[in-house]
Amino acid sequence: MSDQITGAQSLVKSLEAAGADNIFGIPGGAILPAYDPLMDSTKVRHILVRHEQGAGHAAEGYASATGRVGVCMATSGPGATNLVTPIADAHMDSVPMVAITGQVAESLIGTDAFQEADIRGITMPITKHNFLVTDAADIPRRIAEAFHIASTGRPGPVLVDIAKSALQASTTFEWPAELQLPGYRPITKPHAKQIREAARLMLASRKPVLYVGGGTIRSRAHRELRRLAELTGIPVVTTLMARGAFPDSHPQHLGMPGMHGTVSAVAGLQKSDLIISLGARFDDRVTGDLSTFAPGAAVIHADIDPAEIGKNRHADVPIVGDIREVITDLLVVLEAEQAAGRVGDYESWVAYCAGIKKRYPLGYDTPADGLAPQYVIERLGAIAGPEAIYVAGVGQHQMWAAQFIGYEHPNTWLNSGGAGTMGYSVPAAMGAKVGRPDATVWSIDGDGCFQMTNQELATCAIEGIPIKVAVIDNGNLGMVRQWQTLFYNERYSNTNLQDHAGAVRIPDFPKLAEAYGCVGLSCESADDVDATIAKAMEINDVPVVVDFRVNKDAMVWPMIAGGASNDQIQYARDLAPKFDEDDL
Ligand SMILES: Cc1ncc(C[n+]2csc(CCOP(=O)(O)OP(=O)(O)O)c2C)c(N)n1
Ligand SMILES: [Mg+2]
Repeated sequence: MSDQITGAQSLVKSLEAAGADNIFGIPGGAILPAYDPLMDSTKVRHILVRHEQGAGHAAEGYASATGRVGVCMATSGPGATNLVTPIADAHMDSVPMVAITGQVAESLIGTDAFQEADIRGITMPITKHNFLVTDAADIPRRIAEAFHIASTGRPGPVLVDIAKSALQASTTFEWPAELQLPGYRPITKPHAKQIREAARLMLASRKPVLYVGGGTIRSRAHRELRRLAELTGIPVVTTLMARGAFPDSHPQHLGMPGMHGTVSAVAGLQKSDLIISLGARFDDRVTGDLSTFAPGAAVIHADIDPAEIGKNRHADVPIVGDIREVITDLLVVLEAEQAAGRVGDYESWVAYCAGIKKRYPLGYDTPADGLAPQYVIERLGAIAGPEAIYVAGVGQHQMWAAQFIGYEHPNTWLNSGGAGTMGYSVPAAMGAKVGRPDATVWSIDGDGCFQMTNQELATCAIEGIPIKVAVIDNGNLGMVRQWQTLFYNERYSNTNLQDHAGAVRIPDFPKLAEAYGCVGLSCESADDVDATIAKAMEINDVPVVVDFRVNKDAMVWPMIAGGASNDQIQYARDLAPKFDEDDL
């Protein structure tokens, strides 16, 4: 007979067996039984956050920086509902995450009991899967399944809601030897016929482009991608979610496509005759007006999730499979073709793309007064280097961080791409630093975003998680203000965060940082940027917050207005690039 233990003890043993080493959470009534045995675990470290949203984003940051499953924990009712935003975020960005929530006792479910919320129902559309556990005997199996589902196939968040009565019940612990998930068998191995057909189209194409999405990073396919690109010579674009999947320094890299992408990446897709989509999803921020997107291109669409294929754009060659396996199989076929003397003829296309890249590099104006935010971010990337991890918030600073930092490695650029969740950066940076303690982790946050989740600086300071935060402080909800400048006649309704009579900035970010036990610095002149970053780089025992007071009028360029055609890309305000008139 196995030893009798409580459901709560079984949960902790299960988490240990699943390999969870760090959990972010906050206790409360329904989950309280689990926190007692958690205190004794030598394998699982629980990090007490200040808000459950922080726990969820920290789990995401941990997962995105390491490739392992991130875990967060909350109590029932409001604790659980505070996890909704990060769960939705993880769902949009395919982040492997397990969220554990306490639920009211089984006998109380459905009675509007104190702190009862139907978190399964609430999160049904934003989880990859979710469970309600009312029988303590099910705990190990459900935890094992949750970790498996979260991390295999297309990764995503899985919620395990456990009734307090199950945590308190007496049970035995048995880790399942094998999982029984008859309806869940992600297809990882691509179909050979589709691979051959893809290779055939690639060889016949004269203007192909590798459209690389976040799935390439999730499937750890960056080495294979580089081999594919170099074997074929095909130009590469990396989406917001795929920055770092292919080195920015590589001559074949055209940059990021989409609303704020480079002219060369947008033109590369728009003018191509073949799009080879690898773990990307033809998001509206990339395609612009779908009916005018890449009108002359055939599409090879490879994705592990069959639901993505053909969702927005017809796929001529659909390939269901893990991107690493897809590229590996493609390489075998293409290498054999090459050995037989068959290679693609892309010479004039490659020259065309290189010409546009040279003619329309990313750039920005230096303002007559004040500090250019792009300059701050550019210097940060140069000084901290490509081994550091950069974690953005959402807004202008996010786009500049995607544009002006050179990414060379996967999992070094973390952001909220699909959901665009303000408040992601600080807690996600905290999770990334926990997962990769040896890496320098820079949160690049907006002054608006920072005010949503900066309370996690307390967690960082107390738990010894020395992240660095660059607040790109333009005093405004800058991205919204940019749209007001361009589309609402400069009527700045509710975007000024400093709209008050006094001369002091509210809040004073360096003082706020000091109050949280961090070092607070500020910088408002270009001459001081390097020295300030260097100073922040030297502080490794406590978190550092740098308030970069930047010019509020800087705008993100290039830009394609929402819903417009990619042909309408503006290189700067009222300045259209001329790629449209070039003949190929
Ligand atoms: C939770 C949430 N609320 C609102 C928005 C809409 N939104 C997008 S960007 C933005 C402004 C962000 O301001 P800030 O953090 O200062 O960044 P900036 O654009 O100034 O760099 C807002 C309000 C959002 N994306 N997320
Ligand atoms: Mg701002």
